[in-house]
Amino acid sequence: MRNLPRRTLLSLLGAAGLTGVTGTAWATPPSPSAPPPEGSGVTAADVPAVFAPPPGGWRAVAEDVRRETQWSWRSYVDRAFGHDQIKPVSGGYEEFFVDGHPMGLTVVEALDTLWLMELDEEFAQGLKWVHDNLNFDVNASFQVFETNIRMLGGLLSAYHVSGDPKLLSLARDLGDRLLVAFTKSPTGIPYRYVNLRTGAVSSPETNLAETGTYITEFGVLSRWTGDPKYYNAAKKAFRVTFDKRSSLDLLPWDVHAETGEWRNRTATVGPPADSYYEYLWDGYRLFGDTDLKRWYDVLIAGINRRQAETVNGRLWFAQVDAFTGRRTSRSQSELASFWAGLAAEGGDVARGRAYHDSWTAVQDRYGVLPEGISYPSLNATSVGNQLRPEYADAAFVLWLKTGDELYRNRAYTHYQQMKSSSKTRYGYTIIADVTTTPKRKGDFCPGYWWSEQLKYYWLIFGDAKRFDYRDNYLSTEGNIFRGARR
Ligand code: IFL
Repeated sequence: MRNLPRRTLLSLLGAAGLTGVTGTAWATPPSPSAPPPEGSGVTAADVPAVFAPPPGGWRAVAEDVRRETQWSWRSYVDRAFGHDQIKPVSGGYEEFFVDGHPMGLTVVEALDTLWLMELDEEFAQGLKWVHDNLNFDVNASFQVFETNIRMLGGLLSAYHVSGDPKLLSLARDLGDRLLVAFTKSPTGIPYRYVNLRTGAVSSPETNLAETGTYITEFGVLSRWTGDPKYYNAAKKAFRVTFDKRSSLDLLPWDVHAETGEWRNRTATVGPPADSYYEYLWDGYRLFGDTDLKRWYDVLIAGINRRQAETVNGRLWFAQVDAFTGRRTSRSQSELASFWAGLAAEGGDVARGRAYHDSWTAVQDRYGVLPEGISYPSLNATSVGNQLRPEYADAAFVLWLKTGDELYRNRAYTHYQQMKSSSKTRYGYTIIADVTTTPKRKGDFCPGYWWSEQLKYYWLIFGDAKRFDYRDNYLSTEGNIFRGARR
């Protein structure tokens, strides 16, 4: 869980002699060469060679993260303000949702991160942009899933941290426009695209992630507006797909929104299924809905029975035929590394730890995780890295859940590797090839970088006074819906 009681956390750190200066919650980083904590499930040989933390300890690392954020934000404002994403090598920009029509994606993604970091001038600058410019009356098709996790989630988290009513009214307007993708569907499984102005829907051929990654955004929208229609629509899409599970309690990832029929037989924990499972658990956590918990438990048991396997001493999740259980692939997407955090949140800390260990072996080999690997060999099958947050996300969750400094060290390695390979003239960029020396850069900074890594780093290295470490919730996009301390 992302909500280990602060007291418990401090007592764990204290027991390990890690609480540092009296009167502060800053932990002194353990020596990189110190043996891993007992019970961590790893051997000393598995611990990555971390960069030595600077003399100021974790506080200095957190301040460094804040400086990098501020510097990147200034570049974005100078070169691309209001455009969806900066191209940090060339200093240009590109739009994410609709060619030629900026939606301020980076602004919306960054707002809660800026606020948590107490970058109040930057937060005010972003908020002003939203007030002056953001408008969803756009005659174009938007991908429902991405618009939900990024834009709706970004507005809701910014509302949560600021209480600014304009943000909730924009969120409600957007939620109503997205809801049409659910209400027009004969099954309740949402269409992939909706025209935000006309409500025209398209692309009924969809997948699990784009079916079941709504309940937390739609749920808090329901809670904060008092209108249950958003929550109910998101839950119905879950129910329809859960009820069609195979006799092995597995779900194929490819589904048709109009017929509800599966379009393939492959079960995977990676994309495009991943956050379907995440949101079953998260929906239960946020709203206490025991149907969601039951569905999560049934499906996770099926996955652990049929997909989990140990290869070369490491835990991985195969792709299998959902109806026979036959293994069809041993490839693994980097995006699946978030599963380590989900498993731990869902109560299976041992599998969470083991799966993070597996990905740490990949990080050790390449420095930066490739987009895809074949897990028997750890060879890269897709050599880029789209500036991905999942490994750091899982490290943060595992750290909150266990208090184990191993995960802070791993996040620190991730941060240092990102600084050394992705930093460029106008910010941070994707990597085109992690296997070259030096790593070949692309020219693009995804919106989620502002909402995810920067926030995870800040929260894990710092003792963020605006964050409630006891009781909080961050969405799949890193948006905070619970736990802001105003
Ligand atoms: O949008 C991001 C989010 O974490 C997600 N999927 C992929 C992105 C990051 O890799 O759910």
